[in-house]
Amino acid sequence: MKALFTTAFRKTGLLLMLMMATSLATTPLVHAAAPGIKGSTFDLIAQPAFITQPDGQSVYSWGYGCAPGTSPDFEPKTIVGGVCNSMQIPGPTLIVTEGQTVTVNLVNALPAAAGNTSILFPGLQVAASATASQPNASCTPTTAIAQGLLTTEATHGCSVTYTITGTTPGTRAYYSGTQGDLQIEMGMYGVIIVLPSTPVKGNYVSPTQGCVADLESSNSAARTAWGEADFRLSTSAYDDPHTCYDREYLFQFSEMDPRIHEAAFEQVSAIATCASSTTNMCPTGLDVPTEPYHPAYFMINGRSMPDDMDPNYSPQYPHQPYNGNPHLHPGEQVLLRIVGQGRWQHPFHEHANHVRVLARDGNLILTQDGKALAGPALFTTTTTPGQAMDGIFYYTGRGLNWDMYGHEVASSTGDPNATLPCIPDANGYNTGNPAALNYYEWCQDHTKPLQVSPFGDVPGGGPATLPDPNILTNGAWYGGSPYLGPDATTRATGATGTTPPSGTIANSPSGEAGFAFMWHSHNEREITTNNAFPGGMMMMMLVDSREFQIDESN
Ligand SMILES: [Cu+2]
Repeated sequence: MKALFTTAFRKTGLLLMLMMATSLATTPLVHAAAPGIKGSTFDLIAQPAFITQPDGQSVYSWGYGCAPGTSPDFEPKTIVGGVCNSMQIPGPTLIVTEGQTVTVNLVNALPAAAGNTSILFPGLQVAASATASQPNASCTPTTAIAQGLLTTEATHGCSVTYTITGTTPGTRAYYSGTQGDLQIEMGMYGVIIVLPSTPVKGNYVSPTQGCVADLESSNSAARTAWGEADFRLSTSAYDDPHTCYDREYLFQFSEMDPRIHEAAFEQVSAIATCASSTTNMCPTGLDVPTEPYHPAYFMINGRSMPDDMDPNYSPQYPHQPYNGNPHLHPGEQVLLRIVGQGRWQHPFHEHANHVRVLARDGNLILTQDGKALAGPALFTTTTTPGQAMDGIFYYTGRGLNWDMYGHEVASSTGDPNATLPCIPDANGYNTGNPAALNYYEWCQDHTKPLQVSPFGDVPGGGPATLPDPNILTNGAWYGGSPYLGPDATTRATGATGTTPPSGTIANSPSGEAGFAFMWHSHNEREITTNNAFPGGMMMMMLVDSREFQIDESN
């Protein structure tokens, strides 16, 4: 059985690069949203399974899943093919509404040697009267539950019921409250999202103005004009009129030391073998050391790069259903729900802009008078174990210093998009016509060429002019064009265009032609998989022009 951990094929960094490119090339319409299950009763089960890593390893793990025979209600409805296996990492994302009281039944189907288990719901009201329910055949009702150090636990083969109320909205972690150093390491964590009971609608304008409702019709109109579905769980993260959003993603960060998992598997197997023998000298519980800690896998939503860029509910990851593959249009307010699981901090860096923090652990951060947001704008949203933060990210191209739509004063191509106007609103953006291709353009750069007289143009004999470092750092992910979207890119690279032909296997100029930015851990060790780069906590965020439909339905 040890072979499961040690003889799997280790791939080289080069091969991982190939896998990475292939992953993007073959699944260009893969997106993320924040999928989960909704309802008033959640029937969960904790049990073991093997999860997969991109280096070929199968790692023995424990996790929460949906009890067999139950049919959960998947959200958002615009994502199809929802699956909730009986063990998954992270556990099912539980979606509830503020003020709602929900019941969580947890069956302990971990190996007998693992002992008791439980779920902690920090920050939520949990009824003290957690009770045993529906004992299984192997469960003795009188000893079905036990009082642990932190919460009521289900003993082996038995179940425990928690009655919880989402008193305030927000994103929060849930995880095992029993022998956390081992059970959380093994994979027993997830997220509960409490949606606001009176969500606001609007488009965020400024810290003082908050979300202005008539602009919501603009963003809806933009979505409708380009035929896009709505993948949000709500229209705002809180009941507060500063927390509206247009798109959302959930990212859970955790790391894993496979030697701990291997030790747990060996002991569980040995104890089971012993228990079925005639001896009465079997050890009764596990004694797995969880220090020293040398994690080899660094995961976002239970997957390492490039697996995290495959679809949600992908059949090749039956126990790792959630991905990490954010897409957005210029100007969209994107809600990031970021949760630290595991036991290390991870410096998550969202390239292309700062993240404006709305809340931590469901606590909205406002000025003293409560009239404006007061959370910091963070370069790196460092995760902390057990802590959740909600933040807003957006991209507009402001600061590029050229017109990313390739507008011209007078069009030589006859393309009406080449001469679209940019009329600045109070903040300098083109927000007057939501159906326009350049909705939310930063008007200060309107019609500004990339280069007026390219120095050392290649057809003129060189030397070549290297692109701006802002673009160069995107490496192979970069579509090869400084222009956003198929219309601007093909126009700029056509017969009368001024830029060289663009396009890589990953990003054809006539297809998506988005801007790619790496979102990753800034701890370099953590963007490896079992010491091979690239891997681990890394994904690509894609900015797509309005003409490219962001379809998150998988
Ligand atoms: Cu970075």
